[in-house]
Amino acid sequence: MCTGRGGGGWMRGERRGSARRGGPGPSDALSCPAGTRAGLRQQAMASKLLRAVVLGPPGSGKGTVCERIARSFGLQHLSSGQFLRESLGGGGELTELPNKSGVRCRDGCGAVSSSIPVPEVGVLAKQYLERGLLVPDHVITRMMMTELEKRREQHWLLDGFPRTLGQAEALDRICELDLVISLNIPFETLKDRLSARWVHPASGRVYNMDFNPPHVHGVDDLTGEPLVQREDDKPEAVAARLRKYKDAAKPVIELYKSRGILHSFSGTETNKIWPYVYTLLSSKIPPVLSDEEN
Ligand code: G5P
Ligand code: MG
Repeated sequence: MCTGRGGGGWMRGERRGSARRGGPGPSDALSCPAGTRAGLRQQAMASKLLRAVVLGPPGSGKGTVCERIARSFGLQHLSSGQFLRESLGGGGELTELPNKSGVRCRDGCGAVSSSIPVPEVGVLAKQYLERGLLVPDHVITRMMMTELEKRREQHWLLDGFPRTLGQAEALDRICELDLVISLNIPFETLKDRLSARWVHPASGRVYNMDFNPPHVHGVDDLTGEPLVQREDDKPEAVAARLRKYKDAAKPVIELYKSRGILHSFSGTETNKIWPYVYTLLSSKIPPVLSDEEN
């Protein structure tokens, strides 16, 4: 829960009883009769706001897993990489992303757009993104803090942030995490996945020519617009991203491990990891969709 550890944080004491805004909420998913032990546990879970993070190297499936979690549990999926890519889009125009599936949400779940001044972040981040390098801590931290401040009354799930110890410390100052998921995927698997990835730039929807191809080759399922390959999925950038990730992430993973909130999942297939992730999340927050419905 976000207690404002570190003092004076704007999220201090935010969580209890704040719960949802609009749309079906946690109680809609409750199945146990009120007053039973299981029912009381579910009510307690539902009244807390979940603060979760998914860590993993490029191509490990953070986005894929986060999207499934967002749909299944009605969380806001906040991807630092997606916010940055939107900021490169230019023009300063911001678009609300559609909820991909139209499923039940607690707070308007699914990936969401950033509303940070786009040109400013874009200018600062462009050179790093194109070369597959980490964007400096002060740029990414400011962007993410702005986004989190706007979502202090919503359940959220961070995808790709924090990625350095400095970022983890900044996050610590505003909230206490409940859960960190770390995805461990072999290097060769990562390289193969990234070279087969195609994205729909406007929404951030991700496809893979082997794993989840679009219905029609080269076009987005929902809009019919063309899919593109990310600049940083080119081989030279991929290698740099994988190297950088390892160095920077190690102390972050150690930190969360020492706090007892780290849950690591290893494997080469997201579909095999997913049921374990679903079970873990279910112990923290009542689902809005069953495992099979996702
Ligand atoms: P991003 O956008 O966070 P990365 O590099 O961390 O980028 P990426 O590439 O987005 O991570 P992912 O989200 O972990 O990968 O993986 P994904 O997109 O879900 O899956 C990868 C591909 O594999 C997809 O095509 C998917 O369909 C497929 N796939 C998934 N599961 C399976 C499977 O089981 N089998 C198969 N065959 N395929 C599968 O960050 C981008 C850049 O922004 C900056 C950095 O420059 C970064 O490089 N940045 C930051 N800089 C500093 N600090 C931060 N906190 C930053 N955050 C972003
Ligand atoms: Mg991603």
